Amino acid sequence: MTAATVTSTHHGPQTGIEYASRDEITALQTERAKSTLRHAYYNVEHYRREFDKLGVHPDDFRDLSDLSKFPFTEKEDLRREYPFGMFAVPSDKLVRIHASSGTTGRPTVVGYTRNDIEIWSDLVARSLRYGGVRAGDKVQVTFGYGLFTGGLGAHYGVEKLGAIAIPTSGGQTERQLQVMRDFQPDAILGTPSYMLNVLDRMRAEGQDPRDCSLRVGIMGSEPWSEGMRRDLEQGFGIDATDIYGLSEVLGPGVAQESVETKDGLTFWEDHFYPEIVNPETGEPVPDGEYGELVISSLTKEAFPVIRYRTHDLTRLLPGSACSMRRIERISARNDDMIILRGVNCFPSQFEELIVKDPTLRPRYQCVLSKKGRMDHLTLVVEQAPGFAQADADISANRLRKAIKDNIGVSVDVEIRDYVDSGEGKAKRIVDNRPRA
Ligand code: DLL
Repeated sequence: MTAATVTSTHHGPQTGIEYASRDEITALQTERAKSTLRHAYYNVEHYRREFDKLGVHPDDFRDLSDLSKFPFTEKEDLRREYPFGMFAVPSDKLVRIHASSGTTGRPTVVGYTRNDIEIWSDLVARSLRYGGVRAGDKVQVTFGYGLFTGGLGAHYGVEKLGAIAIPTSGGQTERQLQVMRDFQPDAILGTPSYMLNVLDRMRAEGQDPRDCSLRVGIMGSEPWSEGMRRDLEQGFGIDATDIYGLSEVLGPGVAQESVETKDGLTFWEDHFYPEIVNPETGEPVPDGEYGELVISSLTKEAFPVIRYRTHDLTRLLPGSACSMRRIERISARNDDMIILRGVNCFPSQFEELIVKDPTLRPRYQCVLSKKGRMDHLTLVVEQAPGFAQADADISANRLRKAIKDNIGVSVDVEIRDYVDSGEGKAKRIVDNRPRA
């Protein structure tokens, strides 16, 4: 089975900045990084203090390699300045405030000027175009609307593209299905785990999801695998591409996969500068090598970020759909790493094995506990519909063995009828270890 073919191309006339020569892109980045460093230094106390501490000044920046002399910014720095301490403009220049969920401690709060919103909308519009959405398409936006950047960020981009936003927001799957039936959207935006929910619900109601009106799906905000893409593309009969972003840096629309190449996400280098660093030493590594993505904003007014540590693991690849570089699909965060008897593993590695088994659904959680003094992992996985309880033991054994053979760790596997991995972003790790 193949996914729907896309007849229009995002290449169009190749006149946009995305097709400029590498020299032009580098020159633009250099000029913009310089002015962002000055803007941050002269308008945000935190940056001035941290630059001074390291003895660096924006005037020391001559070319992009000088950026590594400047300090990193951590989520903790933003938390310490809660709520508005990192804003670089007076409040009369702000038009919007978002915040990331404060699951661990204080949320981080971000602000936007009118110009920031314009650029954000342009980048989301560009992302949607790369993902195969066209002007005039009806686009169902199932990212949550609210303090989360997903819903409103996507929404403004849909409108900017000249497409039609259907702001269903997250949850209320029954209503989402009704809207899909009655409004006949061409595209859907949401988290891949939620899209899988929608797919299952349609099937449970006796509908064939392949009969739906959708042509493309743009999904992100959480890690997902190639296997999950295949399930979603074949399930709905769509092309599904990956969208990346984070609230501290912008929101959705920092990088987007091209529907024509489906080979990783083009990083919008005219507005953000990517570096990959060794997560332990903080040293930049060359393109092509894996490490942690660090992002500096190049045009943001209200909330410039200098060398923000995303904790997302990936690598930089040369441009393919255009001249801007790509990042490989982000399959893990370094703070999601589970260490079992010395073996480092990530939820995405389990997912790769789960999606290969037709008796299982890629809805799962990694539950950590203690067995004696050792950390222990129970992988709780949902059984695919149509399989009996008796099949569950066979599936569990098979998965346990596949994990041992491929990843080299021993885990328990529990197969259940239903696994609730949370609304919005899937929660993959449940840590039940007693606090030390
Ligand atoms: O999730 C922004 C967003 C909304 C992106 C809608 C894409 C679509 P935060 O809530 O701040 O912002 O979470 C950012 O989510 O550092 C990654 O760890 C993860 N993430 C986002 N997109 C992807 C993706 C939004 N495509 C954090 N693949 C990031 C893997 C992703 N992880």
